[in-house]
Amino acid sequence: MNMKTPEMSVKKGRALVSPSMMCADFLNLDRDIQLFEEYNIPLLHIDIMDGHYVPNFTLGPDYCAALARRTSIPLDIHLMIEDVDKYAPIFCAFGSPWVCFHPEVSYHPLRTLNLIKASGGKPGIAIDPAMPVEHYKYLLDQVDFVCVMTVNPGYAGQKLIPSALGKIAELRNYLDQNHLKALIEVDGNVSWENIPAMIEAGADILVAGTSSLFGKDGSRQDNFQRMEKLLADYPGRK
Ligand code: S6P
Ligand code: MG
Repeated sequence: MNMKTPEMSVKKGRALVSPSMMCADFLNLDRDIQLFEEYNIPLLHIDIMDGHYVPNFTLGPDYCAALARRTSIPLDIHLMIEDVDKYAPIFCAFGSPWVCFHPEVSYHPLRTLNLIKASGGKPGIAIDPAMPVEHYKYLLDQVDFVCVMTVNPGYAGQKLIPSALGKIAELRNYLDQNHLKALIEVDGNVSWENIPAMIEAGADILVAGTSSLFGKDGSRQDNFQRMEKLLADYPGRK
């Protein structure tokens, strides 16, 4: 069982992996959870979609509740929904999850961040590939993490939008220059090929989906071992 906090792992200079649970095998979920625990996976990325903010539906509160009952690995909940003030508190009830939302859906994003904190969550924002870092600068001192989307929100299995790599580096510089502690999570086509450049740009947390851990080229075990090796070869920031 993993007893380390994600912050401790980042300090040691290793990027963290947050498996994207919409890519897991729903009919063999317990097998995947056993592997996460065996490999000390520190977070589980859960995509929540509402068919409005994004044109898709995925996971929901019942799924989060079941996972939180089964494992003590913290949930990393990515809200791709409208009405975020109405629903965020529901998702904060599953352990002490990391919860991020897209600020465009909120009239008052600082108020939404406070709502997440008050409801027991670790607050974060998610940045759409089309949005500049600068747009969020008055939120960055209020968040524990920033999810930089490197594909359009809504689906697994998409191709990296190349400009997003520069955006990770831009955000890293901004956070460092302003002595801000927020971690950078990268979400979308975090593939074996893209991971080195993402870490190089300043990623702390890698959301691993069909392009790596849940890829069909290798078995689950092969993929977990390949990830371990890659992270050892490309240490994160010190
Ligand atoms: C996309 C979602 C992501 C995906 C992840 C899948 O809207 O936020 O978390 O699940 O990108 O990974 P991959 O490797 O299939 O792109
Ligand atoms: Mg996501």
